[in-house]
Amino acid sequence: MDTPYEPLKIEKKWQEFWQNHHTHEPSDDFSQPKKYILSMLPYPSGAIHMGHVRNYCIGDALARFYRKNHYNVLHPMGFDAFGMPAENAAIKHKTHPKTWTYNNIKNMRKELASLGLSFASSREFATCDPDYSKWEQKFFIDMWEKGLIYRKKAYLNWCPHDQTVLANEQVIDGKCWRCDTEVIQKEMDQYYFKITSYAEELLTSLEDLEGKWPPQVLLMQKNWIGKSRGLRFAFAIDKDSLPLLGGIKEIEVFTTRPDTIYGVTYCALAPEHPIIKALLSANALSSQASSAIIKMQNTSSKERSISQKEGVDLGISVIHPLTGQKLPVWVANFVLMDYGSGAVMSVPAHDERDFLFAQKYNLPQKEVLIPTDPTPQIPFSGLGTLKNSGDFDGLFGEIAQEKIITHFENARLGQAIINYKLKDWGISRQRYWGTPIPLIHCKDCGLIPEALQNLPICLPEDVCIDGEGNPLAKHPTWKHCHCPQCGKEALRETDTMDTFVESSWYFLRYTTPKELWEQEAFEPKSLDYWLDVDEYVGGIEHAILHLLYARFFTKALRDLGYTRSNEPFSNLLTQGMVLKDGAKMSKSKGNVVDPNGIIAKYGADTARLFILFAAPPVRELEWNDNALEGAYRFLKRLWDKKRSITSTKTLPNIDTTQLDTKEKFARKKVYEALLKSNEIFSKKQSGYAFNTLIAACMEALNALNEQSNPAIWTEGYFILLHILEPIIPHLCWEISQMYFDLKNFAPIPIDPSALEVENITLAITINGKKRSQIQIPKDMEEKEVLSLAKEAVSKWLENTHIIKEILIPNKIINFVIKQ
Ligand code: ANZ
Ligand code: ZN
Repeated sequence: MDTPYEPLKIEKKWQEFWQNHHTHEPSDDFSQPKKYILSMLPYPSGAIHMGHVRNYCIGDALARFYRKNHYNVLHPMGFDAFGMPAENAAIKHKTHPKTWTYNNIKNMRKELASLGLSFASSREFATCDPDYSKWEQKFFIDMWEKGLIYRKKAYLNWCPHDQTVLANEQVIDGKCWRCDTEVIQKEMDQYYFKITSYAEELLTSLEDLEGKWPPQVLLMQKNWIGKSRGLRFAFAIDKDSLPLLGGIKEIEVFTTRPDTIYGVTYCALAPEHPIIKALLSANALSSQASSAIIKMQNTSSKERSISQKEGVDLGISVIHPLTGQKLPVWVANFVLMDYGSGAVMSVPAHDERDFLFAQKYNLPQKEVLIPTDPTPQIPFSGLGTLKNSGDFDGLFGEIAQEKIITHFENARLGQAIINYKLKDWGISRQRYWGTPIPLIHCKDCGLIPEALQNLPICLPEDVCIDGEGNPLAKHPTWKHCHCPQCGKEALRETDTMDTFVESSWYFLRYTTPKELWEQEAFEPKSLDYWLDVDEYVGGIEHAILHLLYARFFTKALRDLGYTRSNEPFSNLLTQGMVLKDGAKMSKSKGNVVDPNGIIAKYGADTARLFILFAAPPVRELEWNDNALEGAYRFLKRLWDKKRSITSTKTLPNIDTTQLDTKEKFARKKVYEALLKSNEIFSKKQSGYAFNTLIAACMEALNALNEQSNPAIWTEGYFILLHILEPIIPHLCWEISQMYFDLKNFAPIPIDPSALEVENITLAITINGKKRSQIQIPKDMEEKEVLSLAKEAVSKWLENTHIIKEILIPNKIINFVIKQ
């Protein structure tokens, strides 16, 4: 059958076939072994990009491999559909966020389908679907009642002109992205998930993920959680300063360096520290000082962290707890209110930031450490032997720290504490396109959850989204409701949730068949069977936030009795970026390659083959048009070679005693590729180096081509289809339907005798210079060796005369040529 390779035709046919036959749906026979293969769900921006293509081709190859090997596979896909871009589009193009989002989903679903991805489409959802919101709101209420969510004041970016809260990305050089007004920090009530109460477990269970998650992701999470041990103590306020402070008597600080305590020369506070409020209300600060402090307060903490060190002398003093010395108190822009206690003991002689600050404002320095290094940097911030430190002189580093902590504890001056950098997760957003927070403000009953039978609380459809204020708060009727407790008129919370909340539990939802989605969040027996996710594939940019929140949610839902998993993702694969001309593809750089164009021109199989062949999944992938053409040529060749096989329902019987060296060699290459396939797919350690597997298949096809035994061709070809099905499914299904009448790709046993043939590597030189090498079976006939060798170096032989051919059997072949 000499039909030409027409990828678009066969791809469409199989995509429809798979959809109509529910080929990729998971089975509810839970006695089978399972694999849950998950790729990160996309935000429905409107079109897929090469990053998606890479992500989903990797996941799809794994899913197809396991399905073929008789696992029950769950390989779902959904859409992370709430978020700001939909609202921005509404402002810009006057569309409704919902219309925009669902239209985008429709288009992206079509684009994903054109890649032939084997998703369980019956489990697809968008996180803005009401029955998804319903359960998210239920979890919110459960967590609220358990004390895992609380409300507190926090500073937010606020545009005074648009009367709206701005996300960090909407603040450009301290100004509002829409109207250029100077952004200020406004204190507002916000809801927080108490992720910090899981800090220790989130840290210790990272150990269970070692060897299963990329080490750099584990390290990033560890640093983000940022556990440190130190001393907490308080400086007493000097008696002369007390009258100004409205009852505040001390300043609590946290230090990880108690060994430097004798080197403290001043105390520094965050601009939001309560003492400053007290001083401002007592009118104790000059107008210059107070306006400088207000300016600091109006700068976001992100900006403060990159700007110059700034400070203001508060004119009050505290007493050093060990020396009794009076120390000045300053405000410093680098002290954060939400870490430790919002105040620090400052040691300019041994801390970089304190040093710069002290230099700028002429504050004294006191050295208390003798460095071990003869030429220490200034300030010296390492560990050393104590001096100028009273009874502690002569003690070294950690020992001094322990002794000083013990001294503070015994004298009841302070205590050892563990601190975490991890902060509680603020989830309030003053925006429309998000999951409404299911709480109600009642004048009499306070803040109480919506009644469960009223869930989901849906967004109103008739809204005005113009970038000014919160559309939900502005809506004339939506927020008016009745208190579920006393029945009186009450007001709905108008904040919506951070979209990271939706992506923190979506992987649990897929486990449960859609028919049950209204009734329950997850079906317990399905959850038990499918969890944990066996391989989670996605971008490294999610190393911290998403992956940490998902871990937190899994643990919180476990403690609420929903799941029994401790960790959601037992393996994680972070794929490298797709680059073009050395840079990440982006619209602004104009180096974007559109996947749809590639698929329309070459077909999905070419796109899939290229993307998995160009680099191992964890590495960056440089776009290369020639390699893309090369992938297409390989598929055409594979397609055309089907003429060398004979139709068969079962694999041909081969009398292996009757084979010549080329036939043996071809069989060996084929079985080597099969062996490699099993290795690459099942051994996580290899990082799923599909590129090497594809290379092995290409070699095998070359070897098959060197012989003409139809039985060897048929067996080899069939095995190659079997290996390549996870990578180029359409072509493989088409040819196996045409020739093999095999309904599925059942596992093929390895024939060990095929692998016994000995191979050698033969170097090829031209005029003594090495040009190439080939792999051939040992003791191959000279005539055949020569023809293979000539083919391998054909480009150097073009337009030349071969004067001499020298073959040293099983070692080297040299051609002497003349131009
Ligand atoms: C005195 C000292 C001397 C410090 C020294 C360090 C070096 P990690 O290790 O990251 O937990 N600190 C405490 N609270 C702070 C806040 N709210 N904002 C900014 N900095 C704060 O950091 C702990 C150290 O960070 C603490 O130890 C404190 O400075 C500072 F040679 O105390 B240290
Ligand atoms: Zn009430």
